[in-house]
Amino acid sequence: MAIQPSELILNPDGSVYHLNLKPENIAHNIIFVGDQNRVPKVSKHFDSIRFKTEKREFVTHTGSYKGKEITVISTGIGPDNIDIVMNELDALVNIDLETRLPKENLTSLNIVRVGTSGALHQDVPVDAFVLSSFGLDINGMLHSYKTESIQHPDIEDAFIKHTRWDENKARPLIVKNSSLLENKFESALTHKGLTITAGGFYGPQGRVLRLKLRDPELINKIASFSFKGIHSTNFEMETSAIYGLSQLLGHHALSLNAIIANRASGTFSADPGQTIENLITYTLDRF
Ligand code: R1P
Repeated sequence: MAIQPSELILNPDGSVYHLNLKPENIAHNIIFVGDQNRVPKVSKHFDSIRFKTEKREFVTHTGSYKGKEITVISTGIGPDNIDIVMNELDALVNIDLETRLPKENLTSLNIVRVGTSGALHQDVPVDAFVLSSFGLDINGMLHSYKTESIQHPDIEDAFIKHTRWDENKARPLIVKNSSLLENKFESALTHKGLTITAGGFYGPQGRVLRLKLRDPELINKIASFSFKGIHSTNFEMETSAIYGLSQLLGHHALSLNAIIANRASGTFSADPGQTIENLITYTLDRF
C-alpha cells in the first residue's frame, strides 16, 4: 500500500521533507558530520561539487573525490536528528517517491560518521581517532523500532548489572558497526572501542554544572565497563542511532570520532580544528 503523504512528507518540488533532497542528489557513499560548518571542510577536498542544498541543520554537498562520488551531510546534534536523516536517506534510495511504494530491489548505502567526541580513558588521548566497533545506546530512540534482531543482550545485561542501571531509564542497547567498513577504515591510527551514545550533552554524559545527577557515579561505572575484551572508550550523541537504523534498514555504517576532550584527564585538544581536518582527510582517502 502506498505510504500516505502525512507519513512520508515530500516538499512541492518532490524532495524529502527535512533534507530537501531528491534521489539524484546523493551518492551511495555518504559522510555524516554533526556540525553544518564541517560540510564545506569536507567538500573543499572534492575535485568538484555537483550539488548543494540546506534546510535547518541539514546541509548537503555532493561531489567527487579522486573520481569517487561522495555526499557529505550534516546531521546536527543527537539521535533524534539521526532518526530523520536515516529514514529520509533510506526513502531516497529504497522508496519510489512517485508511487510511494517501497522498492523490491533495495540499495545499501555506505555511511561513515566523521564526528567529535570525548574519551573516557587516558589511553585514548586528545587528538586520537576512535573507530566504534559497537555503539551503546543509552538514549532510547531505537526502542521505537523492532530491534531484537540487531541487539547484543549478553553485553547489554553485563552493562546493566555493572552500572546498576536505573530501570526508569530506557534499556541500554548495543549495536555493531559494519565489519566491511571497519576493515576498510581501521589502521594503526584508530583506537577501536565501544562508543556510548547519550541523548544529551550535560547530565546524560555525567557533566555537572548546577544540576544534581540522578546517578553521580554513572560516568565512572560506564568508564570501567568492559566485556570479553570490549571496553567503553568514548561518549558522543549519534553513533548507536546510526548503527541501529543502518542495520535495520540494510545499510553499512561506521563511526569515526576525533577525540577533542579527555574526561579522565580533564583535558581539551589544543587544536581541535586540525584534529578534525586530519580525520576528514583520513576518511576521504580510505573511502
Ligand atoms: C556535541 O557538542 C556534539 O558534538 C559531537 C556530539 O556527538 C554532538 O553531536 O559530535 P559532532 O561534532 O559530530 O556534532
